[in-house]
Amino acid sequence: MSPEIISLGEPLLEFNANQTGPLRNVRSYEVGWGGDTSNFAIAVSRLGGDAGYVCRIGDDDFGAAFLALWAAEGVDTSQVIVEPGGKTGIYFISRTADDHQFTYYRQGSAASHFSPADVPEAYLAEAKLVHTSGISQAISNASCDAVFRAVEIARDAGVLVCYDPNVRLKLWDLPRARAIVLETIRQADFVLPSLEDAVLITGMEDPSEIVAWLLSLGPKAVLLKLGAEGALLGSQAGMEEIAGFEVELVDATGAGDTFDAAFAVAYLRGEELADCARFANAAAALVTTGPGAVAPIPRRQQVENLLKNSSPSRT
Ligand code: KDG
Repeated sequence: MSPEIISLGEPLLEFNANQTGPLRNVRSYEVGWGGDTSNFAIAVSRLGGDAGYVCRIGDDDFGAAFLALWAAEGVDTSQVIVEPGGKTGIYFISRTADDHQFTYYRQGSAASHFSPADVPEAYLAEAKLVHTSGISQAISNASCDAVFRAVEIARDAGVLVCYDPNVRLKLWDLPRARAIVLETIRQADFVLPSLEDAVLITGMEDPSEIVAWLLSLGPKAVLLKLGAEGALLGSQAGMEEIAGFEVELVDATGAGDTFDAAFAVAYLRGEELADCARFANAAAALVTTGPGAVAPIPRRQQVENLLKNSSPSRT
């Protein structure tokens, strides 16, 4: 039996600077976990969903650490391929007062060798939702082809496709990112871009125009993530602003991944799109209250508490 929600991409070990400023001045790091789609799978599981992860990892210590993490988090790894001699990618987070930056060491990683022949067809076809991202497509041509193969399998089997463009221009150039991301949006059911990514991909500035245009490409729903402001939800039923939650910001890394996961979990629970977006806003807000991508991912009860006890910052 496959898990209900399967995510596909690259895990990265995370080194989060313990002080602000450029990496050359940093003397110590908090070691954590990253990789947008791995963050997503862990968030699905913490939020009460049934998660599986698909990737290649190295047979190094970092790969072993990820396998142990996923097992502890209840994420199914039956289809994870451990590559003999392969390397698991890593990244560093540096911060200024109000922003963060990623520096990657991932070229030639095991995950970048993931190819269409590695895509587990029956596993994906038995799921309810498959999630992937622009990062999974940007890391190599083989991985990009594999993502399209996974999307094709999901669509043929009537499995929902959830997609976060997660544009990282350190990994590919803008014309290629645009072409690939727009083609994937055409094939996805749910598209969840940040405003920054959507502006890059569409060349538009206005959130409502962006959502309307992306919807015209075919997805059932677009959730434009607006950070602390919440999200703009667009579907056949129209457009709705879903207010965010005011919390004390520590580090926004991974907030978008948890937003995506919370949306997917709530949707498969049968909630209305607007309620899914509220749940996602609350879960994402909680992630920003702690350092790193994974440590602060909340459990479902914490999200319910925030939804119950605090009013959204804007309506
Ligand atoms: O969304 C957070 C991710 O960006 C982070 O965990 C690192 O996957 C990562 C990437 O490729 O940027």
